[in-house]
Amino acid sequence: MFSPPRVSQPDGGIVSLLESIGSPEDLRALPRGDLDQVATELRRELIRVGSEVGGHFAGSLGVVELSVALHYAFETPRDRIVWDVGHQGYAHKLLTGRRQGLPRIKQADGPSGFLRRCEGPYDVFGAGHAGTSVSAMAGIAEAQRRAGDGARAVAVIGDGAATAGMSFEALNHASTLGADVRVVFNDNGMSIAPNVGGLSETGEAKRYFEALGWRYLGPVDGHDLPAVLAAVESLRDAQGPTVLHARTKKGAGYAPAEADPFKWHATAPFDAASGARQKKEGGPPSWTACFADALSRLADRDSRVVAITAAMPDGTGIDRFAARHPDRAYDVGIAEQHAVTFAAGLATEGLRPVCAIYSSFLQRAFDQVVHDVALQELPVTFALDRAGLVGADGPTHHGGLDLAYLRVIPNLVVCAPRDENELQHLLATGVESGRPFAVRFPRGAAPGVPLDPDPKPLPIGRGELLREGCDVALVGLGKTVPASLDAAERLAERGISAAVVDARFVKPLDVELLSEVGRGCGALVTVEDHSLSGGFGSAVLEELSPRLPGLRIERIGLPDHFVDHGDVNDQWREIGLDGASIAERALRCVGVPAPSPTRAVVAGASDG
Ligand SMILES: Cc1ncc(C[n+]2csc(CCOP(=O)(O)OP(=O)(O)O)c2C)c(N)n1
Ligand SMILES: [Mg+2]
Repeated sequence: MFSPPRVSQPDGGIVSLLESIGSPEDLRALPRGDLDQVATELRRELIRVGSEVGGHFAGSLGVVELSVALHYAFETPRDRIVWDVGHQGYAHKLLTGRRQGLPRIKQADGPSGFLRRCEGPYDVFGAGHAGTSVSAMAGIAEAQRRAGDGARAVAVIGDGAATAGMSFEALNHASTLGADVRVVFNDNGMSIAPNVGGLSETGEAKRYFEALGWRYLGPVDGHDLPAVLAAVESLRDAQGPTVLHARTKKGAGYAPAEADPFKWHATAPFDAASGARQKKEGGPPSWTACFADALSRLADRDSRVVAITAAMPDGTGIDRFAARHPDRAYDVGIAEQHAVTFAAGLATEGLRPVCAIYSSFLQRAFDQVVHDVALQELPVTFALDRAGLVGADGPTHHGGLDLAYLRVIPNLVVCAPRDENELQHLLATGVESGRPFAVRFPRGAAPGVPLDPDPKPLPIGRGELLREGCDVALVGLGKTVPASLDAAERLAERGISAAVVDARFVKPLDVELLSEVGRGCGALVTVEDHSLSGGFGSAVLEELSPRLPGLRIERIGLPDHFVDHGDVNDQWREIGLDGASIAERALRCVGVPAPSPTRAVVAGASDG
């Protein structure tokens, strides 16, 4: 058997094994006795790259041995490994030809932080949202059964992702398919935060899986490589629905991450020796923190207010709320659908639940918003964090569809604040309105404006004219309002007078204000950090074009394709959401020709 040469490093380590692995086939060519060394090198590389560029971290460290064993025992890519979520896929990436790219992970020219089919044959199913792996694996295994080609499929699902309703649905159905469905249950007791729910509390995994019709193998110590490999080989050779329970430690092999896996789920760059994180620069607080503080203040004065998160206490700021109101916060697990209907149930009994869910994760609870909240006119407030483009996490996590999927729902109020002061007032508006209500706000730092002492309700369906103007009206929503004000300044320098409106509400829209400003200017540009299809600009068009047929309306927003991962400011520039681009678009809209540098370049270039 081919055995690549080893090179000793000054620190006594050996790096050559990993370097010799261009694909899992190279891994499978190694003797079993070398696999511990591969695992050591993988871990060292994960820590090195993680310390340099950050990213999802502890999950991948926890599945190093599993990743090695799976690619060693299964004949990938002919056999299919379906990872749930994909945040734990960094070791898998290292073993499948993406070692060179890993230091650019999540950057525009690097691999995704999750899994994408376009990255090669080993990412057999795209991921980013939790709870999809067993369904996808079941579909693959069933197709393989029909093809009769002997290829295999295995899902790798964490105990957190297993709390998603879809996982139960898939386990319940897949065991009856007659296909050789296989699951590795990667149980580390953690979701992002400590895992929640009956299954995690009772630890009755064996009975759970068996009750759903699965043969149960394990539990195996997920860091004992020979044991894991033997167990994975049994799983590979099993027939019928079989689950292997692996007990793992999130952050395994890196002491700071083992000690605090919650903090190390995802990380900024850090000093590998000490585990010290790079300090965030000072500056305004995040939208998330502002939301949590505003909600806490509302709860101080209104005992009906309770908060719900679906496994994102940190990401949504509900942990911050819970620090002040410990018995009024619920983490329901990765269960967005349940979160919404649970909130609806609370609301029927007189509470005022606030459901804090990322825009992209609420996508999967659409019907619950329609059927359980809006149709019954229940007073649930949805706080949609991470609305708009999120940057490095990419298309699975961009929140670019919420206005489109929410504004079609009768009874629902939909709005977005331009700053944290408006956020606190809109939250108060939602909670006190007694109506189904959704407020969206973006990832990142809030503008940093001073806060009024008390959150107070605003009139529903009323926008605000922030700047008078007579040539063109710029109509922003949420984060695009400051960009529109910036554009107006730039236009003023070019002699164009631009009005700026903070629309604030998408539903109901302030038709009166928009008509008035539109009539006065004759041209109107909507600016949204959201898909143009069905979004805010569409709502404006629908309302204004029949009323003001002569009004010229232009819309700036996300194009009709999924925007890749990358730096969010670059993304904004490319799409034309920054002040300079908005100004250029407004100039074209009012018929002012583009500035002349193009002509100069052309002249300079034509030398004969
Ligand atoms: C639908 C959805 N909700 C929330 C998330 C955010 N999220 C990413 S990973 C994760 C925890 C996953 O826990 P687990 O499956 O146990 O994996 P571990 O990190 O423990 O390896 C969560 C909540 C998501 N990706 N998708
Ligand atoms: Mg887990």
